Amino acid sequence: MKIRGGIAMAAVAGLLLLAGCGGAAATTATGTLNPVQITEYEGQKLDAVEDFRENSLHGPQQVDTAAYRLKISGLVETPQEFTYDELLQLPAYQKVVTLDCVEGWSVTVLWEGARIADMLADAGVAAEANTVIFHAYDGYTSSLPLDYLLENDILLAYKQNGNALAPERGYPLQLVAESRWGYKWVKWVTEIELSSDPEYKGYWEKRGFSNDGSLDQSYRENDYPGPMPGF
Ligand SMILES: Nc1nc2c(c(=O)[nH]1)N[C@H]1C(S)=C(S)[C@@H](COP(=O)(O)O)O[C@H]1N2
Ligand SMILES: [Mo]
Repeated sequence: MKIRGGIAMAAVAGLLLLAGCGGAAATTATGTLNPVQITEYEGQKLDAVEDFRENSLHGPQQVDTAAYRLKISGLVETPQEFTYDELLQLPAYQKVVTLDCVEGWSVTVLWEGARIADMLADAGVAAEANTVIFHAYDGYTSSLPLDYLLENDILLAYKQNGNALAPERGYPLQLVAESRWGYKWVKWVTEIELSSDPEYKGYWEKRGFSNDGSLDQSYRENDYPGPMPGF
């Protein structure tokens, strides 16, 4: 995992150099550079960031970087707050992961971000905590087991294919909930709440989506009677 991350860092640095070369031509009046997207990683072809569909409940959110804080709350000894720059200073990792939405589409990109484990390191997680509830800027929530997040080195990503997330993709952070359905991949994450309630239900889970959310199982909760909302 760390070795893979190291190789990816070199690849990212190489692309940044390329972007730097083309920089003069790409500079606009406001000084913005055209992003260069990674299209392949370790021989694996990647999809484009534009291939994601925007189906968020309340549309794309515009999060102000200067005012942004990621909070670590709930069953912790010392609640934490990270600015965007502090998140970028945590150890960075890369993974190629596919997001699968229950609508039937999927997108595979290179994600870069920090591990939930590193974000929790100084918080002093209480022994009874077993669930993590992710809160988002648009009021959306979803939850996952604490063990799943730690054992699988789950990331909160701030980059896709080498570029900072676009506002519609969840800037500043999207949860890379690998092996779980897309509704677990919370965008615009503002708060990580430690909880002792494994039965907590987020937005779609309250409406009949499986709380486990594993890709190898139906997203539909067995005992949910009616048609699925929103599809
Ligand atoms: N905050 C927030 N996060 C969200 C959602 C949302 O409505 N609000 N939708 C989820 C669903 S159902 C999917 S499939 C993915 C889609 O990610 P994308 O918008 O980058 O394609 O975001 C997830 N994260
Ligand atoms: Mo979805």
